[in-house]
Amino acid sequence: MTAVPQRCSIFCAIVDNFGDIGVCWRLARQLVAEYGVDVTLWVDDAALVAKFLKRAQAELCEERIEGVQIGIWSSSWEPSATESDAIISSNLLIEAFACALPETLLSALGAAARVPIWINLEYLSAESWVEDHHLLASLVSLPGRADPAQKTFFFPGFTARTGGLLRESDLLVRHTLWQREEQIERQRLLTELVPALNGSLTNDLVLVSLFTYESESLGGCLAAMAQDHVPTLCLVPEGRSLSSVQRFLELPDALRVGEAAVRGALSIAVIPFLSQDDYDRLLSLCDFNFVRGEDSFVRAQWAARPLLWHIYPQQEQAHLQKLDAFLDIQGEESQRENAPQAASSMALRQFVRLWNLGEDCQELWHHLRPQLPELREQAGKWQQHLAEMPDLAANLMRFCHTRSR
Ligand code: TRH
Repeated sequence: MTAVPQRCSIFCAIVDNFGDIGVCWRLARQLVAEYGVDVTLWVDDAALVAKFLKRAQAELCEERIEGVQIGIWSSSWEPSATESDAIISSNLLIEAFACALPETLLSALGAAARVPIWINLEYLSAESWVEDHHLLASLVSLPGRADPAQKTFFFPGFTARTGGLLRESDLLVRHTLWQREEQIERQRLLTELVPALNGSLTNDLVLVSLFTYESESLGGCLAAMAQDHVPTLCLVPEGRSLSSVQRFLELPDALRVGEAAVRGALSIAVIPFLSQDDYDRLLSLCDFNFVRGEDSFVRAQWAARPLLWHIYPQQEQAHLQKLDAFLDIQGEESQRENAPQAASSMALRQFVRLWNLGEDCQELWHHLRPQLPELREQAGKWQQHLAEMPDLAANLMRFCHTRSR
């Protein structure tokens, strides 16, 4: 049996949006639920975390939430002696996305008899260099300590030579159950999320979820859905996609949560920001998911439904290289299976690229929509391929085991 760390401190600095907390919260919950680890998640933006977890800010640290203790930190934070002791006595210390730990904590680590297994959990990328950098160690000088401490870079990824992807042990079963009774589950979901539609759901309805950044390409895509001869319902969680939706709708007042608007064959409904588990259900039950950033992108792959990835834009278009690396790795996998890349997957690839360049995608959606059943099959194969690899938490626990022997 693998010995797992008993106590873990995760430090998360929130850059923007929900991705940083999304990944850390998911990992924290899984370490508690599946490995019985005592996890404290340190966050530096209580207001955003409270919004994400739908709690009052004052309640965040009062009692554990889903077994996870939340603490608040900042770069100038001076932990109390009790807080320092608790962090230092962790067996595992995770710095998410290279957030720099505060000086006072580094000094306390320097004075400690033993430094915990110290991990820098990196951002997800499909680029090939990730395999060479995963589990590389850097030596860190700590104040007052003669020997340097070791910090290990842990890279999530899509291959067996990386840290893998976050995947709870029951996730795929949950998707199977939702998708087994798809029509019934959809009806239930829509009744909950958009009561204004009165459950009006036809069997040919194309159900789409839209969670992207502001986009120049969205208007054309929505226009194509409106012109289609089959109905489409686009569910938009409140947030950044809405401003582009608003521009397309040209309504005097912004749509609010629970409200819907109709343009031709297209209905657009604004839904609340869901819990992570409910968001998984939404992804599972849609025919097509527009996702973004890191975590929603991964979750849509587990949902085994065709997706468009609106990648987080970086300076000098660096993100396009990252995007191509993912599209290539997916393409290579279907070649490996001796399945020549189907026209539908090439069309999807083109759609994803053009969207991320802010180009007009109206014609492409017309072309893609009839191919959704075939794309669904391919998304299922990709999900199965990913599921053959151990998940990120399992890889992390295995690493801790080798380090503590
Ligand atoms: O919100 P994002 O754009 O986040 C990030 C951050 O901006 C980060 O700084 C950046 O580096 C990174 O992207 C690449 O996208 P992401 O990663 O998909 O995070 C969204 C989280 O919100 C994810 O955990 C899913 C969750 N979510 C819900 O829980 N409920 C919802 O209704 C929706 C739409 C999302």
